[in-house]
Amino acid sequence: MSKSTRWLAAAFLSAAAGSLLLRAGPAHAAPAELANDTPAAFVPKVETFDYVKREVMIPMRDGVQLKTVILIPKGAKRAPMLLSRTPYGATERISKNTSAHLSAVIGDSDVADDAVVNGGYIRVLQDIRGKHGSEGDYVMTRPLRGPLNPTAVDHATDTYDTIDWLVKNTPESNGKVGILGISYDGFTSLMALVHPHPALRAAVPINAMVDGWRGDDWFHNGAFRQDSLTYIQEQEATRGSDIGWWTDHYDDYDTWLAAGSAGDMARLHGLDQLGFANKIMQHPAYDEFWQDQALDQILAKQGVTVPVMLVHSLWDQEDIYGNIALYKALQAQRADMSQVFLVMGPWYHHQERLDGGHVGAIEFGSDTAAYFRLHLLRPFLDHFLKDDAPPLQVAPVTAFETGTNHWLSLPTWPACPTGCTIEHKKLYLQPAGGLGFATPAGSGFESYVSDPAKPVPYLPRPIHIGGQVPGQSSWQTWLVSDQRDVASRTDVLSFSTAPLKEPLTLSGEPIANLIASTTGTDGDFVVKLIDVYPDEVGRDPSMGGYQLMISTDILRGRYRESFSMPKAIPADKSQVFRFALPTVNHVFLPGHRIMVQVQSTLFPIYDRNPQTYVENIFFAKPGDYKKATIKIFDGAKEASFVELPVAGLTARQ
Ligand code: PG9
Repeated sequence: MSKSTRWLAAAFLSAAAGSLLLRAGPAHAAPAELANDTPAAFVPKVETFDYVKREVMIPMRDGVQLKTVILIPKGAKRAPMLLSRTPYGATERISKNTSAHLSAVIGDSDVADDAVVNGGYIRVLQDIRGKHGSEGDYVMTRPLRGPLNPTAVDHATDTYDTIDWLVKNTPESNGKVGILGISYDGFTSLMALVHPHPALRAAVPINAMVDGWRGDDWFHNGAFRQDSLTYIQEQEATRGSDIGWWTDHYDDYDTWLAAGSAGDMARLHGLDQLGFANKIMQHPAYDEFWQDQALDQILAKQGVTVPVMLVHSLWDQEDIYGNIALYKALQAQRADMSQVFLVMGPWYHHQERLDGGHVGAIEFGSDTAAYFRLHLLRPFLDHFLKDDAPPLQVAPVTAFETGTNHWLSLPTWPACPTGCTIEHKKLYLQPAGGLGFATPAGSGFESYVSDPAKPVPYLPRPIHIGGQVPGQSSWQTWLVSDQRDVASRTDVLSFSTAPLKEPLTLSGEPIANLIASTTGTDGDFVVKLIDVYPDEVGRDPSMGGYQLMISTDILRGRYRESFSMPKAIPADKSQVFRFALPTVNHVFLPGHRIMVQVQSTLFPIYDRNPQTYVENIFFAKPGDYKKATIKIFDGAKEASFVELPVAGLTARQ
């Protein structure tokens, strides 16, 4: 370019720039044009995917639409459908893994992974009403239509309407639907059994929440499980569950102790704005509010017509009561059990979908969860849902025996292998920390001072109950945590047998029967049935002397005579405190000892009993919390014991 042409070009450019500047001036501006990088609607290219995903809004009978994600293996024909109904976000569950492969999308977030991926099932996930992408109002574990629910809809009708829509609008399906899910999704699976849709052919409620007062998420025998508050906040504060719990101490033991009563904690967090938090605080006893929604009783009364596999975890830290209670209730009603299957595994809550090789330090020698998914769940689903219906080889009850670590196939529960009988034997607490089947002599008691200002921690401190400190929650495995830490506290009594010479097998529900007194007028009783490992364990030295809880529970003393009518405890007068412990299927091996521990607090998992009778513990004042001296009687006349379901030894040899 010559000098003159360069000048001309510069003049042209500066004129152009000037005109641009003029055009950009504020007075006569037309908006600048810069195309949006984002199209009005992006169409993902999914031709290479091995599945088709449909997101639909399914209308319910009241006009409310529920968001539903349908995952269909590509090329599926006459495929059965597996439905889960969840408050935890249908899209959120699968959007963690974005992949062209269904197996990767599902991952280990889904207990049905094997059936879906290798069995050609269509997977359907739905947000329940009021949560995430669904319309409508949210009500915690919405009760069935009736006195507690005056509307025209509940989970039974919503499942019915959903299945009705699915079978009419999914041409790839064979018109058969199974429902399954863990915990809350186990609860919705059970709700599907109330007046079920004819296309519902199988149900697998896993660790289902059945009775929130007796022994599942909210209370155990009247003692309040404080972590419920964190759950209720997350679940009810917003549709999207996006306001997390906050803490104000590093150690949750301090957080909860500083707050006062569980009610004080609820108010501190503003939870009195949430419907269910208020209902909990208004219904501390087992009144009609709880009785009328106890699903075990409801289903036992109406009977179960759909084949159902109830799946129970032996160390379930959240819903250890529900499925076993339902099985028992069905038996008690003499319901037809031919369609009812029970599986008991050595798991924590929802471990069925994960690695089942161990819980905490307790090893099982194989992946018991994979065994469940491949050899129990999948054959059950295939039998009842596939067109070719392969024969079913699964026993009515499949129970993992802990201690010996193997699966048993049984005709019913409780039961032990052929020829063996179960005898209920009293294991007596004995003076000086003894424990044995012989009736104790003399009269006596052991005592401790229970101080609500220094409750017994349920885990070694610092405690991170909800996993706020990443990687530091022991919540899932706390039921197998070593109890030695607390055994040396002066407010924990330990009673122990000598090392066993023969194996001792327990199949069923132990029952705690304490004769106790307190200087207070209310109080809690925690009973722990423990397998104490030998002092030294050659192949695994760290297990030497390990104190493994195989069953534990709590009773709020005011409910000792009636769960619905609380009553103060007369001070210094011995009383019977009798309550069932969670079911066990365990062998104490030779060289191991049986131990029973008794204490009055288990904190902060359970709220503290003020030990002074107040009408409603959610409103207890700081001054109500008082030390009390507890006596546990262990003499001949007033003998405390734990009744054990002992499976006869002879048949085992
Ligand atoms: N245990 C949880 C829950 C179930 C039902 C009600 C409230 C909580 C759960 O894991 O879903």
